[in-house]
Amino acid sequence: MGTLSRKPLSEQAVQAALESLDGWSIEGNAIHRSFEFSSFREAMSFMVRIGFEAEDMDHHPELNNVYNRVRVSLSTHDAGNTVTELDTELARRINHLSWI
Ligand code: H2B
Repeated sequence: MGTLSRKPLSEQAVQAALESLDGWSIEGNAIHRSFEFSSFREAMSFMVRIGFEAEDMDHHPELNNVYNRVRVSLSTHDAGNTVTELDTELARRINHLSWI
């Protein structure tokens, strides 16, 4: 992800990015979104797909799964657990692969 910055985004920059990221909101120093599927199987499949994107970007989400729900939380550890362009890009990719 050579062109994406690992520097913390300003609060305004995060808010601006969220305008085009359906369902995502800021909570503390991370952005998050919850997804509800119709089964555990679908939720698991979604998490695996996220995993492939994460490996592709070498940027990894925090995932929380309870039955058919997946909560995704994104921040950049190398930037002191703040939101960077890597997080907004991974959020964009996750929205793209989501089928709900
Ligand atoms: N994921 C996240 N969310 N934040 C990071 O700072 C981070 C990562 N660093 N995945 C990556 C891996 C780093 O450890 C490797 C060496 O690039």
